[in-house]
Amino acid sequence: MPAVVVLGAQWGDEGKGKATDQLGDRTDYVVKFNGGNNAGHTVVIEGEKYALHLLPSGILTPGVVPVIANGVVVDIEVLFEEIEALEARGVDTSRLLVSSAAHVIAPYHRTMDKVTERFLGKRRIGTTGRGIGPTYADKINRVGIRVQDLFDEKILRQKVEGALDQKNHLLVKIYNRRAITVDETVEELLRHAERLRPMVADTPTVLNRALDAGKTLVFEAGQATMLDVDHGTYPFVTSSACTAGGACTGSGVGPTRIDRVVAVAKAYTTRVGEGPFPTELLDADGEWLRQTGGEFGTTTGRPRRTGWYDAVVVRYASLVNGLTDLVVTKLDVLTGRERIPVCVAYDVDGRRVEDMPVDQSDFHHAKPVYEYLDGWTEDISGARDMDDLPRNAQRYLQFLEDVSGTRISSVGVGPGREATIIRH
Ligand code: 2SA
Ligand code: GDP
Ligand code: MG
Repeated sequence: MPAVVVLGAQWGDEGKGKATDQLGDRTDYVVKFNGGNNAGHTVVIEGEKYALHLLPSGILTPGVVPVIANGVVVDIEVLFEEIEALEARGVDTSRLLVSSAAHVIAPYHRTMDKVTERFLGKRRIGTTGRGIGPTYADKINRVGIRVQDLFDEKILRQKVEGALDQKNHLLVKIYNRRAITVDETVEELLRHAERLRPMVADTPTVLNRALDAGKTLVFEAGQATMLDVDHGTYPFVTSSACTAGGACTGSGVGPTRIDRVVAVAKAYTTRVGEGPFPTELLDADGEWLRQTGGEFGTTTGRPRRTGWYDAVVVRYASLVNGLTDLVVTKLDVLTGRERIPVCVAYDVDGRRVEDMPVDQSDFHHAKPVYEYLDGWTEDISGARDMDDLPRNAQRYLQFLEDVSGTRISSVGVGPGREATIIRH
């Protein structure tokens, strides 16, 4: 498996970090290709918990080269905070590479993210407030700051001035805030430039040469299919390409070089932030899933919205990502339920709909059509083989596979690295 993409099939937090970490000992490079420190991956190794935001999960495996590729937006302050925190716990971060073409999150991007959300009021997106959207907006608007700009102060100043002209107009005239100065911005951006310099690389060349030499690459997506700026529940999405195609544009590795596309899906569904969510449970069952599954944001601590498994969503993820494998996580969380509903289609204003509605209003009106499966009560956290699972847990997985459109190749039964069933 020379090049594998690992991405989220739902609205994020499916356990991509754990899935990527597990491929670690067979991987040479782990490449983060989208998003920034809005991501939150929790990986548990021998009982030790690591929460990663900006750094790829591969950083935890000795020998792996972690790469922050061109499609990522980088908050330099956060990058060094994470590096220092990991180094203090004995993790070697010295192999990290950062693309010279990645865009940089400036202080004014964080400010714009927060004030825009406040301004939107009821129409807010529920962002993580990390400046992600405004940084991608500047990239598309061609007024962004890239990693390479940090090594030429004259150019950096010119670019910051250009970007701030627009921002300050909005901040002062519309949002009633103080203007942000070029000096304070440049000072923050340059604070760690010399420490960053040795990590900066021409990552498209590095990655393609690595493939030429027979190395193995894992592309780790942040967020998920339903948060993708093109294919997700727009406008309630993040601002990057979280789907399989994003691995190519976000890294400079062409689609013909990708061998497998693995999506991770929880055995139920969660979402953080605003936007439609057909199987959402606003009752005691939803609270039970949140508490039992520990569904609180890794980055912001926000309680996640919870609901039953939505096969329409995962079928859609199979379609837009060209999936080869599905990894189902958190099956253990469902232990103890008498009956488990699975959404197999939607009812949209009286019509049964099997595929993801293309019209946003239809998706907002979609009501889940459930089939009910019998649950199990046995503790499954020690299962390491499909045969170790109770019959009803096996049936539940088989049903998910039948309705989701992709073969299940692995199942998570606990947060630890070892708590996994690999299906051959
Ligand atoms: P943003 O900040 O512009 O990317 O927010 C836009 C939407 O994308 C959602 N989003 C996420 N959803 C789930 N998990 C994410 N990462 C963290 C985690 C989230 C946290 O792993 O737990 O800690 O709160 C993530 N990042 C962005 C966000 O909720 C908005 O709906
Ligand atoms: P990511 O953003 O997709 O990497 O996922 P997060 O790390 O934000 O959230 C997934 C959470 O589920 C983390 O706390 C993991 O430790 C945990 N987790 C992953 N797989 C399993 C599993 O199979 N069972 C249980 N109980 N927890 C899991
Ligand atoms: Mg997460």
